[in-house]
Amino acid sequence: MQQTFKFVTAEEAASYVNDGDIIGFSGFTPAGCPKDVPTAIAKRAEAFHAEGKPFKIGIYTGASTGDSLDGVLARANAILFRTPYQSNKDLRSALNDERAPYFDMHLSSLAQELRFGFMKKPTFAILEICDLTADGEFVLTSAVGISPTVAQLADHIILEWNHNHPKELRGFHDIYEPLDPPFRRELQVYKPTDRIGSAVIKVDPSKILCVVETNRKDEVGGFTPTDAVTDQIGANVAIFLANEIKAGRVPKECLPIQSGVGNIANAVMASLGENPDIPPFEMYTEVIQDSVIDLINKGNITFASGCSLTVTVPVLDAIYANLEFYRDKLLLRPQEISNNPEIARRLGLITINTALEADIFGNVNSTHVLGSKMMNGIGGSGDFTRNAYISIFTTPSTAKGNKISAIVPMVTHVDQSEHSVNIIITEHGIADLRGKSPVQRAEEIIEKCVAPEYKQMLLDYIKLSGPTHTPQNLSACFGMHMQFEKTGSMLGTKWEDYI
Ligand code: 0RQ
Repeated sequence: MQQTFKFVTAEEAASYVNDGDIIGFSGFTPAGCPKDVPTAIAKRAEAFHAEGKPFKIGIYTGASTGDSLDGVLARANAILFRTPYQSNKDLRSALNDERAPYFDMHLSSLAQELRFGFMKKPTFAILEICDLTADGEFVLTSAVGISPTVAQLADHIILEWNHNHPKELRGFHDIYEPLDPPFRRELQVYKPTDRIGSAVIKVDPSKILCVVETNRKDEVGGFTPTDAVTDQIGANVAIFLANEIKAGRVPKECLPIQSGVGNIANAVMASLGENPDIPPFEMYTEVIQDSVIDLINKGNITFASGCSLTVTVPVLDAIYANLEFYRDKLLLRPQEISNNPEIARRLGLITINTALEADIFGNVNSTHVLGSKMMNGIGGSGDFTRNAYISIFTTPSTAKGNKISAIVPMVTHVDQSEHSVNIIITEHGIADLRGKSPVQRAEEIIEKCVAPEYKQMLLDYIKLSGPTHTPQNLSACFGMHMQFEKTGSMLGTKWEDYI
């Protein structure tokens, strides 16, 4: 092995990367991302900048990454462009200050759009691995992301061999790249447990420029402990699902569940496990968070197919200490497959994602604060929502100590339109939008989901327009947002000030 590949320091690996290079990194969320090489690239960028020379790289990843990738490169002002998702606070500042051009994409689309040539081809793939053979076969670590595609497309591959991940992870991945149209065939995933690919990625070994050895923990942050609001949202999701099963609209053995990322998603999953009316179920999702592992341990979840093991360090250590228990319960796929619309529609997924704000007609904004500041990105929520059996959005009814109502007359940015959103759930209740006209949806959402202090305001809003299909008032529809910008609170919005 040592004779075949060139083993180098992270600094030497970084020295091959130059201004203007485009890099496809492994990982999906902080799980599975290289850490030492991107940190060394950031240092190289800073050294160039200190000499007055330009140094920026284009970055493709699976989703968000850890601080040793997005954080260091954002702080080094070394980002030429960034896609498809992020959640790092320094990168968020950089892209909202126009220091780092960012385009927010459906996560299932990135790999194929790279193959189609819609975006620049990566010059390098920098991938975290836990095993490598002399003939160019390697095993990924805690995520798959876009690694199979960038490994094939890139001119050169730099491998970060992280010995913190055991070689025995071989077998936990199902690597498959579909053919491109007009040759694509059906993806033969008929149940979450189906495997269609290989345990490893195989490349021409001559493409592997060098290997950097390391021993680093994943950088997945902890979760805010659940509180009364998130617990109640979770309980409401569980009540909704139990009622759907009771009514026969969801089969009694349940359907596979997809759950988004973040504090609320974590709380929702915990509540599903606590409701005795929900049978053990499978997940077909992208991010496998701590709460999913907890429910696997308790027997509430029988199998989880995802794209990443986005679990905190103690949870990942516990999985690695007991890997054989999880071998038939966890599977990691490329995001093109974990988030695939064809598979989501076929399996009949119950999808649960989070909104920043929703409007009274059912349009959802998960990404843009006040229409202009990017929070994280759409992630996989669009991949799943549009193709769900039932699509659910959760949100606390208010944000920032009641000063913001999460339910507004018109969202300031649309990620999911009213056509794709079936159910909205807050701590106050469950709005079922299925089979309802816009006016009926507005009445349902205001009655069931809105915080008491905003109810009358929104009821008054729908009376501002005469009889019409969708009672919007173009002068007043952003009145609550404008009131917030003016006074720091949506409370006290008077429609007459805006019409
Ligand atoms: O900010 O912590 O500074 O107070 O938004 O909100 O309530 O902690 O919720 O962690 O679950 O994140 C939509 C961002 C929710 C996330 C979002 C402020 C609020 C707080 C976070 P503070 P919470 P969460 C797959 C699935 C992307 C789409 C998706 C997300 C902060 O779930 O990024 O689901 N989703 N992808 O105070 C201003 C509002 C606000 C607001 C909340 N209306 N206006 N600020 N906040 N509502 C993901 C992947 O594909 C990887």
